[in-house]
Amino acid sequence: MSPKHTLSRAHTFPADFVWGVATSSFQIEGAAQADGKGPSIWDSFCQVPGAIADASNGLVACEHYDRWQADVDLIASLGVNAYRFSVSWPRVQPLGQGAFNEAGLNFYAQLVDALIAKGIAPYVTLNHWDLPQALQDQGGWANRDTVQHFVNYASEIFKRLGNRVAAYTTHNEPWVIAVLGHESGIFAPGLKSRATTMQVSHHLLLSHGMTLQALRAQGCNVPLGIVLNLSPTVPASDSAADQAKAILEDGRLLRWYMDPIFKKVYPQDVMADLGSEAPHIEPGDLDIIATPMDYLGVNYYTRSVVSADGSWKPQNSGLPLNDMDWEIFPEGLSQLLIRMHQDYPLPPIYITENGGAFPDALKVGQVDDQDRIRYIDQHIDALAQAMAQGVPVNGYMVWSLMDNFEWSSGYAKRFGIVHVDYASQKRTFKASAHWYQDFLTYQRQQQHHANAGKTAAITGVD
Ligand code: GCO
Repeated sequence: MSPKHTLSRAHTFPADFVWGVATSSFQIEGAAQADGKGPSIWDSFCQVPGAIADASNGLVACEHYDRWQADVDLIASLGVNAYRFSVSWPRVQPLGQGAFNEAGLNFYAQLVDALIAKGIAPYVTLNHWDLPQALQDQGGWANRDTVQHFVNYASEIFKRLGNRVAAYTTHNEPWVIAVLGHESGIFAPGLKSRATTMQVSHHLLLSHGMTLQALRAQGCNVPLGIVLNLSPTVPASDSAADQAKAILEDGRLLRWYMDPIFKKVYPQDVMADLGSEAPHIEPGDLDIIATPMDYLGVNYYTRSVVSADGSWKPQNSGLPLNDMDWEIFPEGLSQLLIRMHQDYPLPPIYITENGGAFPDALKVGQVDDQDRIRYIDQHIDALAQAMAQGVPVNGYMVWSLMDNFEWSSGYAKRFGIVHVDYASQKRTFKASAHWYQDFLTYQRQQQHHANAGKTAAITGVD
């Protein structure tokens, strides 16, 4: 074990702390047309010329659909106690409504059983962006009918996977689905309308609340929550214009989701700015959205810097950048969590994604990704600092288990702690996977010592 990157070792985490790795269905499964799976909006989007940087798609990806058993062994060998993955809606319900696909349901049931058999807690995300294309053909998330279709789908998943999983997440990153999918159009379904974006975000939140109510009514007693992508939003300069813009962007990224869930209201400043592009909200919707949750998942990668004229570039910031040109800013994680703890009555928090793409090179069978190790080490340290200030955090998951389809960047950007050779599908631990494994062993040893100490105190044995 190298003596470098040991900031995170200064902290002993609670014995029941959840340590995991995360993936999502479209990014790893492949088998896009196998065993009755229907097309998703990402299958369609990949066919749009220029949509994906390397013109790739999800047809093969990491072949996880066929290699899942070996992948479960891989996860177990890391020493994590949790694995976060998503269910592909069109794999289990090809048209997004009507008939379910037994082969798809069975795939996830087997995966859950295998994880549990190895002592790995399954964290199941119901929507990690791969909406059935058949629903998009009817307006997708902009159509209020999709809300009920989602609740029906979620109910079927609960019937099948039940209370054996560790937790269900309704949606992953509704801001990304809404804004990148419907405003900037750089993600599926590739639309460009702010009014549609806001309606989509409202329907995602509504379907989240309705799903919590429906699953609980069906006897679900495992924790239910949502995963948000959050960052501190800071102005690029002290100018009044940049500061005003930063407040509005914080409203659109964070308060637009946190306020209705925890305060039963959309932020007034964002509403006023939207004017006629504000979403249509029916009476009672906010009561449903504010249905109490058991936990909140936070995905943290970087901070968000905004300038009124859009001129700010990460290259100007002086901070180190990762391979996505995102600033590496671990303090942002503590700042974000401490601010949220002050502003909202938080349930337990899980960091459901944190990690980075770095320019990895496979040399004689090894990837020496010290930059990724430093990133993870610094962020676990930042997390511990927020916990020391009283923020209730229950777990941390690295994005990602393995290199995979990075959306509009295709396969060119690698976020995995396990390297994937896409030609052979060979998986190889990067140095960061070894580091995480060592870190988790160290944490278990700390626990062991702490427990041994307790026993000694109780029995009076020295
Ligand atoms: C996310 C995404 C992941 C991305 C990761 C890196 O939830 O943002 O879940 O799918 O791959 O964030 O961009």
